[in-house]
Amino acid sequence: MIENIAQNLPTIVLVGRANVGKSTLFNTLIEEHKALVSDIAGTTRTNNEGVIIWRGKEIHVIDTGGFDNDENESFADEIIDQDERALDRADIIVMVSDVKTGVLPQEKELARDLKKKYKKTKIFLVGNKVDSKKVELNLGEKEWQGLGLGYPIPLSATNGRGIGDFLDILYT
Ligand SMILES: Nc1nc2c(ncn2[C@@H]2O[C@H](COP(=O)(O)OP(=O)(O)OP(=O)(O)O)[C@@H](O)[C@H]2O)c(=O)[nH]1
Ligand SMILES: [Mg+2]
Repeated sequence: MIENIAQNLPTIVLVGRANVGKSTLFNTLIEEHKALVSDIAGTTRTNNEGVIIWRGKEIHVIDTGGFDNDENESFADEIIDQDERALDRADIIVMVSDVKTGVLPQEKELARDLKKKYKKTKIFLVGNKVDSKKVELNLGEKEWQGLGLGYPIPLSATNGRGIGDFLDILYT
C-alpha cells in the first residue's frame, strides 16, 4: 500500500553500514515504531518504507539493511548491490554514519562508490548519535571531511536533536 501511495512522491533512501541507526532514524522520521531496531549488526533484512510529512509536504522514505564486518574488508559492494533497487529510485540518498564510532575506512569507499554510481542523485551525509552538543565536536575531525560529502548533518535519531534542520535541508 505504501508503495502505491508513494509512487509519485520524492524518495529518500537511507544507506550506511550496520548499526549506525538507519532504522531508528526511519522510525523517528515517520513517527512510528515500524522498523526493528537493535544493537545487533544486520538487524534490517528487508527494506522498510514509509511516508514523512514535513511542513505540509509528503516524502517517501526507504530504510535499507546495512553491512558490517570485523575485518578490514570492504562492505561497499554488498551495500550497493543489496540496496540497488532502492538506490535507483532515490531522489536523495542519505548516507548515515555514527559519530560515536567515527568513520571507518570502508565508509570512505562507500561514499566514493555512491558518488560514482549515482552521479545525478543528491547525496547527503548524516552524523547520527549526536545526542548532545558535546558529541557534535567530533564532527570537526578531518575524517568526516575525507568522505567528500560535505559537512555532516548532525542529528540524534533517538532524541530528535537536529531532525528539523535535517528535514529542512532535504526539502530545499
Ligand atoms: N545514542 C544513540 N544511539 C542510537 C541512535 N540511533 C540509533 N542508536 C542505537 O544504535 C543501535 C543500532 O540502531 P539501528 O537503528 O538498528 O541501526 P541500523 O543502521 O538500522 O542497523 P542495521 O539494520 O543492522 O543496518 C541501536 O542500539 C540504537 O538504539 C542515536 O541517535 N543515539
Ligand atoms: Mg536497520
